[in-house]
Amino acid sequence: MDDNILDPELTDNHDVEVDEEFHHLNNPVLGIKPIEKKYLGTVTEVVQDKNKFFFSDNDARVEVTVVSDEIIRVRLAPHGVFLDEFSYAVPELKVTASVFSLHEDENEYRVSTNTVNCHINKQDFLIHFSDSQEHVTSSDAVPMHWEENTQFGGYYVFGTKVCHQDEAFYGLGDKASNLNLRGRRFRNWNTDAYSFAWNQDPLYRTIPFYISLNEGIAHGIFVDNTFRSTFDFAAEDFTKTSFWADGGELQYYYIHGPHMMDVVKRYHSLTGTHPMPPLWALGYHQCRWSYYPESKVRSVTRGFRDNKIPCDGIYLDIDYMDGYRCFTWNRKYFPDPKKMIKELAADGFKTVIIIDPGIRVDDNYAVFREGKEKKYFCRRCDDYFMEGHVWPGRCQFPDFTNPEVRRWWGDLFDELVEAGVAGVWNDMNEPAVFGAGTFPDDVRHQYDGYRGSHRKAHNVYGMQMVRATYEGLRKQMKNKRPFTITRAGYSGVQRYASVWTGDNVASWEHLHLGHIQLQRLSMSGIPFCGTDIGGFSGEPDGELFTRWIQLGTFSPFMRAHSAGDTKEREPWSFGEPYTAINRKFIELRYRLLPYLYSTFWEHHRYGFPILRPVVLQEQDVLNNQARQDEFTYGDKILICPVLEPGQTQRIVYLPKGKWYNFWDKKLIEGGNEITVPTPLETIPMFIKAGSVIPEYPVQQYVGEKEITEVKINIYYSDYEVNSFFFEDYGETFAYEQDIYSEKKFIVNGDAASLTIEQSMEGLYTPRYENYAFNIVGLPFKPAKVIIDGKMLTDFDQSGDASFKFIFTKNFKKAEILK
Ligand code: MIG
Repeated sequence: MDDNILDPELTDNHDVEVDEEFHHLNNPVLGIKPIEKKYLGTVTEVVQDKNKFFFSDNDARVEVTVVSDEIIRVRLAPHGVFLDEFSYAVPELKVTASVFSLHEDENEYRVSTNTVNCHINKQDFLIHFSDSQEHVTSSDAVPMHWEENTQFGGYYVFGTKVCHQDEAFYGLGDKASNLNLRGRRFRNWNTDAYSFAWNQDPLYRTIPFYISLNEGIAHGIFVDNTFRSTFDFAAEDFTKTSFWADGGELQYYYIHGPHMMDVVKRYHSLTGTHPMPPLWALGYHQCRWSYYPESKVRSVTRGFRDNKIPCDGIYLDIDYMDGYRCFTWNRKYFPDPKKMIKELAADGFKTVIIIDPGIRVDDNYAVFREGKEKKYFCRRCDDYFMEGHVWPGRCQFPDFTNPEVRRWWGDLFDELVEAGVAGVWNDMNEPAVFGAGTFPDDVRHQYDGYRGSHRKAHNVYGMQMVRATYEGLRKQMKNKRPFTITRAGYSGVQRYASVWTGDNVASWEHLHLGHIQLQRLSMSGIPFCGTDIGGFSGEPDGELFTRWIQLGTFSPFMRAHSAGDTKEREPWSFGEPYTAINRKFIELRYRLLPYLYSTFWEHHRYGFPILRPVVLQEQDVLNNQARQDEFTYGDKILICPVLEPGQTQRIVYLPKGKWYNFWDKKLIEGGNEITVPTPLETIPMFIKAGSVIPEYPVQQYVGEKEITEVKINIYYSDYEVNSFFFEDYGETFAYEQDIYSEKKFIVNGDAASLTIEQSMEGLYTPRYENYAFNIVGLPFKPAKVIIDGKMLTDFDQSGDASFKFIFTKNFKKAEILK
């Protein structure tokens, strides 16, 4: 069949797979008539209503909304009537632009803010965006268009933008492809993708947001449409980038750069950031399908303490339940869960349990009975229940798009919370159904009052499930921060949960793939992400597992997990030298906790991702467009993982500036590729000159030790560098009432001095009194230290590079002089 039916504007077919599912809609064999595509015509009218501008061609209307100086939203109503304004991704559209104007000349209308212009061409309705210097950043190649959907009603909606020769594309969530998406077509339809392969698509999540980078200038497009959608980044026609959806409204936000980081931050201003996690959740987590019975759980947790390997999270996979019935316990395996969880907690372990959406059809099971009585389960269009087989057998599924169902679900956690459960892992929420894959399209959803079929709700189902979980836990844990993790999601899911990349494989290829997926998720608004360390299916050898632990040390979420039919997979399972190296890295994770926590705060408050691919920092370097081996963890630590077996050295690119090799503290000039030895004991790791990296002592779990002194590592620099250091109680929402401490350090040096300034914000005071300063890379022999005008005589210069002293945490300015 001719692929042009997809979009007649996309004529050159460059090895793009024919889109079977879409094509059957035009299949004469099924008796469905070919559909006619309609395009916007000539602009005949414009009407302004405050920050909204409506352009019409006598039939269709286009709404241009000024959201902020840098964000403009565009919507299309094929016959003039817009859908209700409702979005799970953008719960509240905050309009911040106060100055904007409409300008008209012979050829175009122009809506302008202080920063961006949106041009609407009168003759052909093409829409362009430009910056205040009239540099065009994004332009329609074809006017917005649509096809009527004769089967379901509504429209298939299409947008097509010009793609430039060297334009690169990033984002879209968890796609299993190279970081730069150019040259590929992607589909968004949340899918349980067990053992996915390179370029397999779609996967578990839908994040219809991409970042374009062209000639060093970036912008973002967020197509807030929950239906099955497709993005074609110059795959079919190398001059065009297109996106289309199977229903709903063509609605997208143009997000101005020019820096990619600005685009990411502004995307967060629309969809929200991740709440601060409990500090323990940034520690190491151990998972398996499944640890049971209780004696097994206890032998694993004991193994951590006996081996002196830090661990905070221990997971119970589906076997803790009675016949896989959610919110029940298998009393044979776990006779007294409350007692077990309490004792584990006393030993520093937080228990995380799994939960699935499928509820067993069983009138003797209270959750099913109640859900049935209250009509909380999803139904087919003709009012039969949606039934499918999952782990418990025959199941029905709550409609999480109904706020009442979400409240009910959230309250179901009361006994688990009461038993001491600290976190909930949301699985199978694509939703996944054995055999069928997922629900049929006709299933109805309440959709927060904006009813629709599964076509509309599928991609948000998992997000609404984890939202119900998060909100329920938050209510029941009183003022404590819940920890949640989800497999499926839609844009905005970061407001409710962390994410793991699903069922990967114990292979070097998957280590590589996961490494790229985490960078991509980070740029797509999902900061708290991780892979199954070691690989879910298959068997890693000691080397692969250790290399994965090393990368996992720098994943925002660090959890080892494995399928049930695999060998033991704890950090000590592979013997020496692996155990010692794994321990060293997990200890490093705990030493760097205050740094990671501070970086998390930078995310929460300012919208920065935690992992930052190199291109996000140096987008003006053309070579960086395709770079995906290096990333920074926060903005101070650069990591380049070892992704091949037996590798003894590898090439690492260091962005411009100066970097210290973490292992030997040698100073290296960036802006170049260098060759770095990669013995199994290390991962290439570099610290940016001028950084302040706060460090805690190694603990076997968060809170094991009272922190009596924080080590402040200062890396000498001869230019000014700022760093953050965030602390608070680590487990409550008091930070929302300003009970936190945000410190900013400014480090600057020259040939004869190094100055460190500290400023503070917030109402929280840590219990410890002092910092232990550890100065790295000082290029002179220090003769004196002056802190807040006082001379300090007690400092330690043993060793060559390091120079140490202790001083009150409240200092304002420290000078180290030659
Ligand atoms: O059908 O709960 O991705 O992490 O261990 C498999 C059992 C269901 C899939 C998850 C995996 C989890 C497993 N689950």
